[in-house]
Amino acid sequence: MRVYLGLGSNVGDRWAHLRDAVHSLEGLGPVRVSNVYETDPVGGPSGQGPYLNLVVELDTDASARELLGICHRLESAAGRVRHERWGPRTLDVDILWMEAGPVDEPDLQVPHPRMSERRFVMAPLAELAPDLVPPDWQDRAEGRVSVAGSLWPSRGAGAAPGSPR
Ligand code: PH2
Ligand code: MG
Ligand code: MG
Repeated sequence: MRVYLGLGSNVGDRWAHLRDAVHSLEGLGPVRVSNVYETDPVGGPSGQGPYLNLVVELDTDASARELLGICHRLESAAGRVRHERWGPRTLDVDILWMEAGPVDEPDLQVPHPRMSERRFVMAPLAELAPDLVPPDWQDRAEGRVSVAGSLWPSRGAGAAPGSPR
């Protein structure tokens, strides 16, 4: 089943945090990866540095709860320490959308309730899943974003699973 995860980093070696996390996700099954975007922080304390953000498509039968555990393990592996809400972080991994359907629990909501208001989610998601992106997102979403590059330039953005590396 299709799943989309949003990844972000604005502390330490941002490229390495994203690359290591995507590499781990590849162990779960085929992945497609958007370009990497440099993005202005949305919300949270002032003075935090810019983020790198990307979106990953997974093909997995994992449940939402299992995926949440995987997200938290990846964040711990990147040495994430939780201080304040929306504060700076080495790695954030959020479940954006699951083909298996919505989830509404106190600690887990899928689709991600704020994703269509955030350019740092909509821009990379639009590369991989234009069907999930509302046509007017450019008017509604906040935060400046620009393409910074690709994790694996030789593969190209959103390269098909199994394509040469
Ligand atoms: N994540 C947040 C809050 N603000 N801003 C940007 N640009 N990128 C993020 O990943 C991000 C954010 C909460 O998870
Ligand atoms: Mg987040
Ligand atoms: Mg999060």
